[in-house]
Amino acid sequence: MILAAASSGGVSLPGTTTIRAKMNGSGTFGGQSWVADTTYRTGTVSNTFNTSFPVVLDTNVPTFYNTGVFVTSCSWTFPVAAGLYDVYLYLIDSNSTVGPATTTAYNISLNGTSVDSNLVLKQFLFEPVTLRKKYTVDVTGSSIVLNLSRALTFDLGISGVEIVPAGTAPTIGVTDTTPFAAPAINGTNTKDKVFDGNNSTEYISAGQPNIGAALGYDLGSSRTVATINFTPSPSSPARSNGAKFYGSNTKYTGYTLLYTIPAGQATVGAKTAAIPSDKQGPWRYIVFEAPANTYCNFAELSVP
Ligand SMILES: [Ca+2]
Repeated sequence: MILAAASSGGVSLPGTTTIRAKMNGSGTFGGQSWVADTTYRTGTVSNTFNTSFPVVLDTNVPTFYNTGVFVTSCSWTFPVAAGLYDVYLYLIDSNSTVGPATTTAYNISLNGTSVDSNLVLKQFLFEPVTLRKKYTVDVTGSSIVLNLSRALTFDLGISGVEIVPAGTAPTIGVTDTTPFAAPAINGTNTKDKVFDGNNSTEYISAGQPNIGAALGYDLGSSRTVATINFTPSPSSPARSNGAKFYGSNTKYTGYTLLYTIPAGQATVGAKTAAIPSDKQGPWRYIVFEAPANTYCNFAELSVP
């Protein structure tokens, strides 16, 4: 039996079109051929980035993300047959590896319907952050129109769009690392110093992000977080005044505020943050966010 229609008994069937569009490039990625997104782009981009851009990608992040575009607001129109599709967006916040840490926020619509509003990607201390988002779209017409518009002052990064019949797996994988923060700071005060069990060694960022810089800790699996052990900087403990701990179960999004370090607690030596009973998760990811315009100095972070 050949199903010529896109629906049967009122239930949409998977579409028959496949489109893989690569921003600022084309070629073979993930074993598939990707065409340049300019074939489908109906708006303008603010900028492009490629390997000449000072992106210091996590070694586990696919090189797919090395190229892409930044947009303030832009649309793409993809011609497809009617049916049900999975739309994968390969997003990246890599606005700066030499300047302030950034927070980008995406407003995303598909065929005129908002599918995400103020979706935040926060760059963690100059490490570009990538996120693959999946949206399922029921197409009754002949196209999928994607629009991205920024919700904050920073332009939005995107490396690719993959449109496949619903139920088809995406091509480009994403893997995580532990811990996650900047790959390079000032040579010696690197992120691992926060996790080395030594209260006299600390992390110090290369600059003073005007939005609170952060570093994160992957617990490996979700569990109850009743306390967080931490040690402010031995050289500049007061820089942790007002610093915040967050918890989440997705690496770069959906963080819940767990604890704010009060001024009196930001002193030299090991401390314990007691997490309120209604904030104890379970959580997989814990993030320390320094106050704005500090160097994110921090000596130790652990979750018992
Ligand atoms: Ca340390």
